Amino acid sequence: MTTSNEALQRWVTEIADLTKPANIHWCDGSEAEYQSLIDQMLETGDLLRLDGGYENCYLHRSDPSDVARVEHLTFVCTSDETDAGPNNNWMAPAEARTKMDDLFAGCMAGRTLYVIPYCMGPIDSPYARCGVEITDSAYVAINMKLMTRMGKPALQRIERDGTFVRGLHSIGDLNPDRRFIMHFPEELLIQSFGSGYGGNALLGKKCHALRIASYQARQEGWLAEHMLIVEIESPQGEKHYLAAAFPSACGKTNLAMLIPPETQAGWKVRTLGDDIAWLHLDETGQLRAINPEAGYFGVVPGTNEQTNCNAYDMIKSDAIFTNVAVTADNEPWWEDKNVGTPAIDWKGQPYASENGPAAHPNSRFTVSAKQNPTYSPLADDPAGVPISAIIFGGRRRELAPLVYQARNWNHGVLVGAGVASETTAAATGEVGVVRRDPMAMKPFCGYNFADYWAHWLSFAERSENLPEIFHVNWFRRDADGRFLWPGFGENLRVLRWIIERCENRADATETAIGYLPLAADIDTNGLDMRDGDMDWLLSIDTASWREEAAAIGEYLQSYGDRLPASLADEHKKLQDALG
Ligand code: GTP
Ligand code: SPV
Ligand code: MN
Repeated sequence: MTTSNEALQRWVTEIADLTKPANIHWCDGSEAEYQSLIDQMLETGDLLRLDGGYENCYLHRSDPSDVARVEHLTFVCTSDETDAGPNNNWMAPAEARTKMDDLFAGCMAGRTLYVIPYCMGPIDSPYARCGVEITDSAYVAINMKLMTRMGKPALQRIERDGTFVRGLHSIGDLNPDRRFIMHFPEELLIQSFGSGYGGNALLGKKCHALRIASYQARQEGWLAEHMLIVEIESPQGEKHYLAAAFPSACGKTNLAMLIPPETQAGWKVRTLGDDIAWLHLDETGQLRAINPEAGYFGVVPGTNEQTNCNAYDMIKSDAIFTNVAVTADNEPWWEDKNVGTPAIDWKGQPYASENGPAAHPNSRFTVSAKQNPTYSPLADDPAGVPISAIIFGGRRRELAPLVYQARNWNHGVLVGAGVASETTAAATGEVGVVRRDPMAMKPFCGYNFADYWAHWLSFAERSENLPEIFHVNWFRRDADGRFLWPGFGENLRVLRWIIERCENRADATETAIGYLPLAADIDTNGLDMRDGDMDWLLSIDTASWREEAAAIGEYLQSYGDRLPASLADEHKKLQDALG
């Protein structure tokens, strides 16, 4: 296969000349192709077949030094350093190109170069965007098949539109000293070397659909966000669409696949997306969302019949597991699976508890979104869905209440900009450290956060009926470390308050940080909570919030003159309200 798009044909030739592969394979996205790549990887040992209750499921063990995103090796290469902002690592484009050309030179010798045309979003959506990833990893090719609309239809759209994001990837020698994830937003180009891990290697996902897309979205007047999209249908049949931004491994997949508990009779939840949303204002001023992805690359540990039986069942067939353990019966195993025992750990060694967890804490599953029993067919609607509320959240042991609502859009932008969360195993580095993660986009915004906030604020001038903005925290704990809120399916109780607020049907009290429910406003019927837990979850400790506001102010000031004045105003109002 080749292409009638000359720029693409030329680029493939140029990259083949540079990287010197033994073969070139244009991916058509067919089932037969998927199966033949799997068979080939089984033969080389890059994949292991899983058994037991798992059908057409495979395990891939990545290099032990290559198990998560590498934020310190991820760069945004704009011609002007300040365009990348303090939120990104920056390298001059020419320097980055030279460095990467050196790494890519001859790197595919003896390997196959895969050309992967893909479309982010429904293939016929005006909001969708295409890309082409060149890679020497068959693992990347099979994952891209599940995660994106990959193959012939995408190539046809590229040939029709004439534009695409270029992504060049090689696993190289997996040496962490020779690992870089480079973004050139001005050229719609990504270059990634030395990692085979998801966010570093599946270039359609974080690199394209967030970093490059956020840069394009600013130029074109839309938003590319680290958000799930979920449909909530009330017993009366009213439907609301919510978009929620939580940092990595902080509950997006689980909220997007929420299973209403028995006490919430009549409520229905359907999934549109679990990680990324592209948001556009339509001609009526309504914010609409599409999910650019077609699959889930989800956190495995913690998935069980109690926390989320849909997710648990969804990954029993046609799934790729990365870095889980296996049982003696060759079933995948992970911490908190609650059944079976590990025999071999994620590194392929006999399991021994003194070596740490059996599955890597950032072990992942890849599945097509269509395997989700609550998949919404609207995920294929080219027009997307109308968003009623935007929800920000983080993993905060203390301080942040279960839920609160921003006063208006501008205040909501401050709430988003002030998000902080405990770090997780999704990125290399220390886990459990609270850091600022504005809009859950710290690792993913392809330009200066100050400009990003200005872009968010500009929406208030373009529409009178923007979504309401909320903040949630499922992760508050008591002094003994016990989660105060049951979470998972019970989060629906909080979403109900959010929806009622959007419909002006629920009460709230105004506090210094925004509108909070009274304990009685959240349905706790049938919940096994201790007396006082709900009051604690909804309490605002003024002294701690004063400190938080000061810390947020310091953080915002680190963006200097570029910080939008209206955001600084909102922050001043917060400090005044806290006294
Ligand atoms: P990324 O794919 O990294 O962007 O993560 P995500 O935001 O989709 O996170 P995910 O839903 O996979 O959850 C990550 C971890 O948090 C899992 O171990 C879950 O079991 C746990 N988790 C999710 N929701 C809740 C909740 O409501 N309460 C508690 N206590 N834990 C949760
Ligand atoms: C995240 O880290 O936020 C993920 C997983 O969704 S990855 O695609 O690897 O970035
Ligand atoms: Mn994510």
